[in-house]
Amino acid sequence: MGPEDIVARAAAVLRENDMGGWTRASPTLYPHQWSWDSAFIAIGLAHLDTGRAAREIGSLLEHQWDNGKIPHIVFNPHAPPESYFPGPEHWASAADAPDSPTGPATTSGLCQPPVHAIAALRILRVAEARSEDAAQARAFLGEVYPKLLAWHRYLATSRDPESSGLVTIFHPWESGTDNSPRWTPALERVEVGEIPHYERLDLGHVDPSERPTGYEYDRFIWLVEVIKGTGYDDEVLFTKCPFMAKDVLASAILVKANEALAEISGVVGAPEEDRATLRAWIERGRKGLDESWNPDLGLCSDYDLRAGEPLPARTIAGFAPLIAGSEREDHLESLMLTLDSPLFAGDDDLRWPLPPSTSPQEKGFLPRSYWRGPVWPVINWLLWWSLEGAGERKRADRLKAYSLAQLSDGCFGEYYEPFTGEALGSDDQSWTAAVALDWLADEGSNGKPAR
Ligand code: 9WN
Repeated sequence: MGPEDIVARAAAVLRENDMGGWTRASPTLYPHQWSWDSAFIAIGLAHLDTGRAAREIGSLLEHQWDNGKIPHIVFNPHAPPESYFPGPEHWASAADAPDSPTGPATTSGLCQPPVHAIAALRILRVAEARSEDAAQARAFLGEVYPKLLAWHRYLATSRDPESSGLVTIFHPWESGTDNSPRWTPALERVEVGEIPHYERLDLGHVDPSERPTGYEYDRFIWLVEVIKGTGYDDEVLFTKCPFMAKDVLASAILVKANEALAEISGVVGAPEEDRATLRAWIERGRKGLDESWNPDLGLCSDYDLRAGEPLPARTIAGFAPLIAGSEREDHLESLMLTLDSPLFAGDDDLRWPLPPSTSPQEKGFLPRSYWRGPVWPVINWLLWWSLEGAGERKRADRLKAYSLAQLSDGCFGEYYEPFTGEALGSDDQSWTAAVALDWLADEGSNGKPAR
């Protein structure tokens, strides 16, 4: 499939998954709206329709909690109850969670990495580049700016009361990289209590070897019970949540999202005071990431707050300083070496020289299992965008060209087996289609890989 066909198919995937103002993450496995998926989806939609891209973020923000949290799932009221587990009934309504939107549970109570401000700014920049709808995009930014600021404030305060610059997560789902080995030791320390019998609906759609294990799911579900039991009170969770970790990937994304929000604040004429706050968060975030550097791995490491120890693992999250735009040249140099080495994209056996989500040399690597090895196009987009930002043009072009070569199968897989290139997980995954659209709209793209 050539570039034009990829664009046409990607646009068709987003159309098919369009539920009217919001996009389901995939046709069957994920029939609801996911938070960071929607941000990436908006980046793709920006190339098709400014208003619809803005609506994607706007509709998600309608479900923002009173404390600023953007929930990780907004449930589709029309999806049948047997379509996704855990469905809305497993989360809390406003009655048991004071910060949640009023009425019955329509959202989950967790959150995901804050890509939203990055997407919002990109909607304007794409509109400007197309000389179309820029005024509409600016008006949209004016509407969402206070909501995005409240979201970032929530992450910078309630999720970082220590002012470490690093975001705390209470559940691996909050990282977006659910079963990654980055969380294995912390998850092993979680003692599972009484959980009601449950049925894994995901396994009806995808081969079990491509999804998290039962051991992991028991912990995921137990953590939902514990978190719900506190009424989603972050202060209480800091004292009793059995899983509590500083997430370097979410923290790096927050740094870039704060930069995007600072730019947006200029566009919408927000007070200087806001920019000073955003600058302070950016500085703190970079410092927190500098301090999470792991020289032995040549990567950054997450931190288990419960155990009081780092969580060293060779996964794509370790590239967080690259994503944050670190000012430490030595860290960036080291990251480039790690990225090109056989630990990641330089493994000769790979189908395409694209970084597996977990290094094939990491304990716990599994080439078909979700975040434990497969290549994720959406993560490649994030790395590509970060390489461009770091002035690493050649590496960025290469990553994009091979990613497009991978997507020329037309499956728009959720993730890919790194050695065979087989599409895994869900087909027609919305965010995969979205990043393909963004890549192909990128200037100078000829869609052909160049070594
Ligand atoms: C749980 C929707 C989401 C992504 C996550 C990915 C996966 C859900 C699941 O799918 O998570 O949130 O059921 O496995 O890990 O990053 O947002 O695409």
